[in-house]
Amino acid sequence: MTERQRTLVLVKPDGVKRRLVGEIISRFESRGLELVGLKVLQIDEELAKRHYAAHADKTFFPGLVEFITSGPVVAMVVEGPFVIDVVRQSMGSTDPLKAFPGTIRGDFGVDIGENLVHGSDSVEAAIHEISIFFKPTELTG
Ligand code: DAT
Ligand code: MG
Repeated sequence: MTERQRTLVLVKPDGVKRRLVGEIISRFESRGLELVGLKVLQIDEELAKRHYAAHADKTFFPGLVEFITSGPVVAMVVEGPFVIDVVRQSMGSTDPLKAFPGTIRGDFGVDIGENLVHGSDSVEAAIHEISIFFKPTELTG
């Protein structure tokens, strides 16, 4: 039995500025994953700090908050079998220099700060992150 899950994906401000939203959504759709929620929004400082709370003590935290609030993002909820790991595999390693070609980060990035996409890293994180970006009525099914 495959385990159907949902995960939160963000196309970060660099991905939106570079007009890679369609390309990124296509990769998930081509893999057979289902889009169950989608919106464009500007993340404010408060939302950025909630979303990245786990990184609050890291040296790169201020830069991370500044970057994610620097322009519009696209937030989506993607559903499918083992989708949390499947999405992270399609995204590639956090550092685009280490991400394999064929992954989103490996194909489109070279900068660890501007790495195009976010994907939840666990079931607990996915549930929490989906709840801070979407109301239940904004999701299908
Ligand atoms: P991921 O986005 O792959 O889940 P993460 O959760 O460890 O990676 O970090 C969140 C984001 O923070 C990451 O997408 C980019 C930034 N980041 C991580 N490590 C960094 C570093 N060493 N220097 C600068 N930014 C970093
Ligand atoms: Mg992470």
